[in-house]
This record gives sequence, structure tokens and C-alpha cells, in this order.
Amino acid sequence: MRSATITRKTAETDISVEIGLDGTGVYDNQTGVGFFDHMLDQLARHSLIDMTIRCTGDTHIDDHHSVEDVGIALGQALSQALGDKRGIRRYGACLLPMDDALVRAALDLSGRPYLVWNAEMPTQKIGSFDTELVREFFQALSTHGGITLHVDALHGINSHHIAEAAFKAVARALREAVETDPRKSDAVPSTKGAL
Ligand SMILES: [Mn+2]
Repeated sequence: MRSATITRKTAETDISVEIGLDGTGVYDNQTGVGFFDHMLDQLARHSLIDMTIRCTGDTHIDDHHSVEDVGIALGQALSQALGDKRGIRRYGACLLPMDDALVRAALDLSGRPYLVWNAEMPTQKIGSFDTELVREFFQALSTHGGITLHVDALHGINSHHIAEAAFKAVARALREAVETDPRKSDAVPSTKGAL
């Protein structure tokens, strides 16, 4: 199985991330931020990437460092597990509805980090969770995973639904992109020969 384990410790957070790309979406995520755990569970479940994440962070300040740093560590884990990217489909996209929310995610495991984010939430908070942290997470994931990532909320009136649809859409797109292409399982999917 293509897998990776990343541990990352700073003055702000202490994180471990274990993933298996060829999994079944088994997850056990405990970050100290309840809503974020719920989102990471969706990411694992719908990407079919097995995922175990632990984070002890300075949530007495706010959730920012924990969410951002888990994004960094998960991005590093994805990059490591993908290795030279031989045989992968590379691209993935998903148009995902969740009640009022409709979110489109398109991504390229290009090695070139780029985030286009057009998914503003109508409220500042979901429970105690700052909605602006959803973008922070995907920015960190894109940067450290080497992922070109476009996320557009085409519709939505409920912040919980928009955020959850974004995580599910990215999960579905990731599932497609990391999967092995049986028609070209021995080649790196680039005319440059490297990603
Ligand atoms: Mn939910």
C-alpha cells in the first residue's frame, strides 16, 4: 500500500498523520477541534484514503494553528505517499451537492501548489469554529502537497453545508487523482516525465 507517516512538532502544535492511499476510508481523527474532526472524517471517508490524525495544539488561543498545521502535515503525507506519482490518474474533479450547497473541486497533483478559493461562508462561525479556517486548511494542503486546487461554491446558504460540501468535493476529486490508472500504471502522467 502507498502510505506515509508524518510527525510535526512546533511550539504551537504537536501532530502525527498516518495515511494509506489504497485504503477503504477508515479514519480516526482527533485534533482537539470538533468541527474539524468532522471534516477530516469526511475527507477520509469520501477519498477512501485511510487516515489517522492526532493533534495537540494551542487551542486556548484559537483553532488556527491546529487547523493550518494539520493541513501542512497532511499535505506532506500525501506528497510522500505519492512518491514519484508513477501510474496515478493525476487529475480529479467533483461537483458535489449537499442540500443548499453546491461545491465544485478540481485538482491536479502537479507538484505546483496553487489555490483558487471561491467559497465564502455566510457566517463567521460554525459553532465555535472560525469559517475562515476552511480556506487556511486547503491553502496549507495545497502548498505542502504540491496540489493545484480550485474550489468554487456555486451555491449555498448554510456555512456548515458549504464547508462540508467543500471537504467532500475535494475528497472525491482526490480519490480520482491518486488512483492508479490501469491503462498506464507504469508511467508518470506527464509529457515531461516527472511531476
Ligand atoms: Mn455535518
